[in-house]
Amino acid sequence: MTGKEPHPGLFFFARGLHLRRAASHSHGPLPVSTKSSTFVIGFNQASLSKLSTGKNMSDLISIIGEPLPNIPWQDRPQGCNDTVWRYSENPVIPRDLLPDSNSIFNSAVVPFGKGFAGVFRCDDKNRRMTLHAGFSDDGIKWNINEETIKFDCPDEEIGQWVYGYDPRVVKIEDKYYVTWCNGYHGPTIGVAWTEDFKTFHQCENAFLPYNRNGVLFPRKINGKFALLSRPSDTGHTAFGDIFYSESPDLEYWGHHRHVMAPAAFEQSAWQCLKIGAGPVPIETSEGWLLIYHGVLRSCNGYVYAFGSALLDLEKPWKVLARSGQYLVSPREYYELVGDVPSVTFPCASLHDPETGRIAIYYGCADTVTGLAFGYIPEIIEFTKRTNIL
Ligand code: BMA
Repeated sequence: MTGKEPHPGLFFFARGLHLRRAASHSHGPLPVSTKSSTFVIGFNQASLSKLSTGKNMSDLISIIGEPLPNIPWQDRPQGCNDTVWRYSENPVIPRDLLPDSNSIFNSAVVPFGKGFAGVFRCDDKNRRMTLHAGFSDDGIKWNINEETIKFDCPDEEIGQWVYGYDPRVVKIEDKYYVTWCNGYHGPTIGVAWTEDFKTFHQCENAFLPYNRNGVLFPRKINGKFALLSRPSDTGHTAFGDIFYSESPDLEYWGHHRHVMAPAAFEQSAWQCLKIGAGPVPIETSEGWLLIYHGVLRSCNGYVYAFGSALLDLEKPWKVLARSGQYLVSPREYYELVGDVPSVTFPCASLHDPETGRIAIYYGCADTVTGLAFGYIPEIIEFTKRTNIL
């Protein structure tokens, strides 16, 4: 599970060395986040022939992020041609991991210390939607606190807990920021930060209700915090576009820009009803790699799948490419059968810039949590090859 071999179709310049670290890299105008590293990776001749990126050997892909050699991992199964493949031991988090949990899904994880930490959506047996902190050595076997997160909030009115679900977690500079769908006269975007996953400091809600799927970028853009969100309604929202907003202080948000609408049914039906940002976008030289969910309204209800898009680095509301095909759509039993059938809903990913590996955490049928794997350069290539723009 933990081998450090890169994808066989990739080669590395100065692999393991720091020659290409962000502070000194010379490949294009990538903005630099001081604590992260840039590893410049390329495609070898054999895989290059299969690509439709129009790139040649001198065009390299850079991926921003801190090295993560202990990323949870399983190689692509033999005979599998999918860009993203599922972990054979899915689900990694069962519904009853906690004595009182009905289901644990749509949850967020990040590297933390020598292992990993996260914020987990646990619906209890009263069917209340609560958030819990959890820790893991390997990103697969999780210990989730039985007690819910109690957010410290200077303003009682905002801090009064109603419900919370679908968290995302991102490290920006020296803090971990949590965003989630927070009940305040309807769903809106809650924001908090922590340094230790023990004490959580709650800020103002980012927006008025109704809004969901608030996802922060991992660095400031144009000197501001940057957030994707999805305005919605009080119920099961039969519409939904992704928007971009900026804030100097995480309290006052503006510079709202439209990013993407659902696709036309005839063009890409899995994302034709509504869409929402998934895990924290990943910075690459090809743009921000965004994995997002899309919804199809079938005769038997909603079907949640996920695909990928590339957003402009400095103007992330400009979409450079968008996958017409899904990466993952409900197929396995644990995705098809559960409290809400046919849901695959990604809220987090881990990535290792050195090997190009990505591990995606996704909720399955609103009941359990699954893990899927891929290579970032291949997902970028997939996004361009199936582009519907
Ligand atoms: C969305 C959210 C998610 C859920 C999905 C499918 O509107 O509420 O939490 O996974 O519906 O039920």
